Amino acid sequence: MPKPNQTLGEFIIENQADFPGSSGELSRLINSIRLAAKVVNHEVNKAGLVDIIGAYGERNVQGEEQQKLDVMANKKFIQTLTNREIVCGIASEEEDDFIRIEGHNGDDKNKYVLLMDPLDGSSNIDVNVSVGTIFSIYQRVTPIGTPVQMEDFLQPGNKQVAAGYIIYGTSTMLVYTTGHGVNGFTLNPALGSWYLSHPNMKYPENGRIYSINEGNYVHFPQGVKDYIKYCQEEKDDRPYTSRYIGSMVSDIHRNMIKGGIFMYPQFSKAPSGKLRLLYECNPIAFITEQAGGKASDGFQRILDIVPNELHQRSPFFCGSKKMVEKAENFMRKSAERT
Ligand code: P6P
Repeated sequence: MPKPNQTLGEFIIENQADFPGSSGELSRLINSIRLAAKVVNHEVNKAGLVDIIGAYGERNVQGEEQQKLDVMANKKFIQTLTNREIVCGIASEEEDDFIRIEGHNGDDKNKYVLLMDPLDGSSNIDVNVSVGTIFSIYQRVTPIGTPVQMEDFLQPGNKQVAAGYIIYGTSTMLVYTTGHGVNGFTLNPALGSWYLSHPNMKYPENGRIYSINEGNYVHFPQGVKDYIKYCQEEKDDRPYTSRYIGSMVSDIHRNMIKGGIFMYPQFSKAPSGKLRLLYECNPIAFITEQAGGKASDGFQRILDIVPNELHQRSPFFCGSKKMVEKAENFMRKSAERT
């Protein structure tokens, strides 16, 4: 049972049993992530003071301009997770292909693969808006040696053993699940320790906040347009409040605490949506379901989608269960009419 103000280290030790079959590697993996997060937090918080803001001058596999902090965060997490005999491979939004992590324990038994968006919302870096790191962890499927993309990385989200995000905001928080609920830890930067500040996080079943980039309204599918109009109608507990930060981790985190729905649908400019299935939608969907919420592509459960490409995108409807169900109803009705 989580104890308020427990440190992350104490929490991991007390909940070792959560990681079945792990002889401490998953605990060490979470420990490594929290170490890298502290370093990235330090860099993100001082970004305004040193010449680290701004474009790195290269483009990532998504064709998006890489911000220097993106590159730094990517490197830091990869460095921290290497030589710890835990992961056999890492996939990242910032890397075209997955990175092989060699084991040094002879028969190379590193049991896990990690997929991450090292700095989500990076387009907000220069304007001092919260950004985040998102990670997703699976047990490898192939027995030992070099992981195989198809078997080890392209697993459906329902096979995740852990997932989490770090939000570098007014305070820095690590929120994660290992399939036994969701817990949030806040960093005390003076001590460098993480404290259990949000034990057993739960989405309110309903909410009054909807998050979507309404600038794309004219391009949205009719079902999304219908749901937005429903949110804006003067009826019952509506109109709802529109809140969109443009940094998914921040929008999701707020909605999980206050109740709400986040949507990034498919539309003409983003025919499969914008968000990446493996290292954005899946980990957030795992956390959302563990917190009693719901996550789909408008029609099917995100965690049941079988991936076929490392950087594939998916439409994303995520948040309070009743709000997502209502949005899905509008999507279904519209699909039936076409
Ligand atoms: P748009 C940030 O680049 C991101 O991947 C998510 O964090 C965010 O929700 C979304 O894109 C914002 O995209 O098209 O609304 O600017």
